[in-house]
Amino acid sequence: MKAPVRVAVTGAAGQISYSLIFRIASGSMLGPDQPVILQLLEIPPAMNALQGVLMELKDCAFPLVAGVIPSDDPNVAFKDADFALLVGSRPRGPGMERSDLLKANGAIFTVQGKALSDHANPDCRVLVVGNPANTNALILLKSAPKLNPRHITSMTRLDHNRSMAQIADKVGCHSSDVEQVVVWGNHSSTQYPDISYATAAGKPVRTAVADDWYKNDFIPTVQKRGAAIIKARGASSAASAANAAVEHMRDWALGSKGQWVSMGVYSKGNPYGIDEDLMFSFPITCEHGEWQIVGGLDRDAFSMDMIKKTEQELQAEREAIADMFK
Ligand code: NAX
Repeated sequence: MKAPVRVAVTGAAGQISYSLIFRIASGSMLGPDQPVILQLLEIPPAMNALQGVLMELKDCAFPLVAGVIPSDDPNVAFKDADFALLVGSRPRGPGMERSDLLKANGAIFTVQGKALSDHANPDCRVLVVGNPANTNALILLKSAPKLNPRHITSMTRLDHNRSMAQIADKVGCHSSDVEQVVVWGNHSSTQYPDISYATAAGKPVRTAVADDWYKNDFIPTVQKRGAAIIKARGASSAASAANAAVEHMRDWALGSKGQWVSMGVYSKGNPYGIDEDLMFSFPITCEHGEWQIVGGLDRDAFSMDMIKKTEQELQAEREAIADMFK
């Protein structure tokens, strides 16, 4: 058995974490031979609910759990963390503008960035799930000077998995036979789920489906899937978001085995001419604990236009938080 690694999870008493923590503890994220010490962060009003999660975690008697540290102090929860999954964030309240939401979350992600920078393992791999995930991750990156900017990422894996599932339904194959899907840009309704290079059971998808289905059905369905789930369930995606977070971290840590995945990463030095100071979702492969952008993909006029729109939205979000870094 390997030595335990420390995995910090924020928003630990929330609904995503209610799936996520148990998946991490069971070995789904880092493998069946990797013990974990779980360091769980919540805010004071939720510490009681977190106690309930701890009791259930204990009752699972997971062999891989080498310790559990609950805390309402980021300096404690991030101490020596090797992995950090930042799920907790401030939800949009009634009458709250997007810029207010960005600022409210800015307060959380500057503090957590500093705490990670000061106390985590300097090699810590960070995934931001809490919305607005890309810009929260950018705030964190700018607040965490001791972390490697390449080790701060945001989650678009749920959008990626949703895209694979929609394609599989359409062409009549299993979702695991769908490859080379790309989600570009922001985890928001401007995201661009791109099937230009996708294959299903080895055959190109783009020519197998009607243009009308692609542009007027598939893209809006993926973009608005979160809202459709809220409408049906009365609560936002939780188990599927936790699954996406597990897969994001698993592929990053253990390799994507040649498969393309979508990850929000820092855009500095990107090969597609995207603004170099954004957290932007690209086609990615992972190997030996590092990610690489898949380069050299041709993009037609439609794709260029879609990518520009999501880039512009991220630039506007960055503008809304610019005051924090003056
Ligand atoms: P919940 O409201 O159920 O849980 C959030 C938890 O975070 C709460 O228990 C709260 O007390 C805690 N929290 C708030 N501020 C905190 C802080 N400063 N430090 C530590 N904990 C804090 O939300 P849940 O459904 O779990 O969703 C969590 C976040 O994920 C939301 O921002 C949501 O919008 C976002 N999502 C992101 C997705 C993505 O693909 N990137 C998809 C799913 C989800 O919508």
